[in-house]
Amino acid sequence: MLHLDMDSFFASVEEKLNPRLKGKPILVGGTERRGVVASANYAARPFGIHAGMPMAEARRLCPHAVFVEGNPQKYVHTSLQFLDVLKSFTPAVEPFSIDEAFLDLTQVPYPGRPSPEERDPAVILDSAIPVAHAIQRAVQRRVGLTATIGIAPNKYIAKMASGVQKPRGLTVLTLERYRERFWERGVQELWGIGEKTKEALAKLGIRTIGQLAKFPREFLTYHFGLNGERMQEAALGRDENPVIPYYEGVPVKSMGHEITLSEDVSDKEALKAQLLRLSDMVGRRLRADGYLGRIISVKIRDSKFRTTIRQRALPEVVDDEHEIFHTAALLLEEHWDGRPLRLIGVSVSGLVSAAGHYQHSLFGQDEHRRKLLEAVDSLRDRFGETSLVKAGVLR
Ligand code: DCP
Ligand code: CA
Repeated sequence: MLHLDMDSFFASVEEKLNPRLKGKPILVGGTERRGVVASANYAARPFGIHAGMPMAEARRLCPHAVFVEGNPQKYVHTSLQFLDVLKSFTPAVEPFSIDEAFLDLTQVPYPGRPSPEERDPAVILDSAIPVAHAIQRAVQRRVGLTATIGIAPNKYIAKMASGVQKPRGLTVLTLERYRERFWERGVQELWGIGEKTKEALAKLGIRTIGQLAKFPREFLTYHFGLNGERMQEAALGRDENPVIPYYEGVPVKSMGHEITLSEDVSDKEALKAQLLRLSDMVGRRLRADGYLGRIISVKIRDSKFRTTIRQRALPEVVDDEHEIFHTAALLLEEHWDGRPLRLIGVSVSGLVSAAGHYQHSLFGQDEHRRKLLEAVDSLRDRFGETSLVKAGVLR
């Protein structure tokens, strides 16, 4: 598996498009008062600048840097360009973020590929080095930017490997080398572990990745649930997830909408009106994208930012906003204690593709309702979302 990560992506795109910036420290991000750095090129990094840092602080650290507001369209365009380059090597390309992708090379018949009998993981992985170099050259030539690559037996280690040496890096890690290199290090170096998890692990005496790998699994599960298991698998360097090629798309796990209220609300009827509106949006999206779901969730956040999510499974999958709203309103009744809320949301998960899945009950028992939903959808398609509004939403 190969993971590719573009070097200082936004900043490099700006540098490429404006030759006068070449070689200078470049910071892309919000340049207004409360803006933060989104991307700093490598000329800016020796000054201690990193993504997420307030722009004002970056300005103090490196006053002579070039500050660029940034333009998402350019980055999306460039992202599609380098994905095209990757697809010329194999169709098994999984776009992972705007500047990252995974490639599955197991089916690529590149020259120098070891025979299927080869068992030494180092030999197998090393044989892909020329392919990685060819990819880097092609990205440089056709997109004009540099990229860093990690090669490993699975996606997780490949992602960890690409972080080892940047920019223009190429790192190969077998499972054994991964453990040698990372087990001594702090758990926060694991992809997916943030500050909060680090602190929670420290309470159990787990500080290094190796300690996490060797910790009794049942304790981790007890404290972190399924996540405990996932973290330990990551520490062990085990990952069975396949590359999901771009043409198969990422499976949708849930669909939802939420809204931050313009002021805190503690009037139940007003909250229900919001739930009705959100359920309406979710139902419409489910139908438009061809999904049905069984688990309805309501998310509420109070004025002190305490967030609660409650869910309920229905006996069968639905895409009808009335069913969604009905369950969402019940969840609100049961789990909301009257505190003022600043945010409310509705989502549907446990999704299945609607193609061929329309249960007979939906058609049989209530064809009338389905026709009504279709009529409302088509009116909104033609005249806009607000052309028809439920009376309950108006309040
Ligand atoms: N990004 C952002 N805000 C962040 C982090 C990243 O807007 N807090 C954007 C800008 C980055 C792009 O996503 O250019 C890719 O993120 P990376 O973390 O890969 O960072 P870079 O590509 O900029 O740098 P590196 O060379 O370390 O990968
Ligand atoms: Ca990057």
